[in-house]
Amino acid sequence: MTTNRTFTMLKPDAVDKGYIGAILEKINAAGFKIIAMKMTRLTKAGAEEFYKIHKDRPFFGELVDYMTCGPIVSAILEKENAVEDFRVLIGATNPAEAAEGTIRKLYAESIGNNAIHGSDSDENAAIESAFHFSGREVFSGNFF
Ligand code: IDP
Repeated sequence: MTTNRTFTMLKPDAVDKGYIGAILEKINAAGFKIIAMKMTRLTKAGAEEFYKIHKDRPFFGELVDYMTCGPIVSAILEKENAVEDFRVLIGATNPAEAAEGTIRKLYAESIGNNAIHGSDSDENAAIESAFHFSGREVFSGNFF
């Protein structure tokens, strides 16, 4: 079953370089609805928990340092086929391999500092959303 939701973070390099507006514009233009969003900063323990699947990888320490070095913007997005379509929109992990026009191709600086996160499955989208947002911070449905 697909939930039509995905979770994203604009990572510290993208926030520091002033790319929040440009990236959100691309997200909206691609048809995603922002149903939760905030600027926050991950703690070391928080980043280690969020990326625990990578704890044995050689870049884990570097990844945790990077993800805690400054603020991030986290959001939950809604769209049909959200997880898959968002992964296409952000592009390959390594910006050098990302397709033209993708967010990482446009705004990422390296495979480590790659501007944006997108969940890789519906299950992880739900886990990652719950890690960052309480139910009261999520606004789904029509308000107008
Ligand atoms: P994804 O973010 O495209 O799903 P993952 O393989 O899940 O890619 O890796 C999570 C994050 O870890 C990446 O977005 C990137 O910030 C970092 N990362 C992945 N591979 C490397 C690497 O080889 N060196 C440094 N950082 C890496």
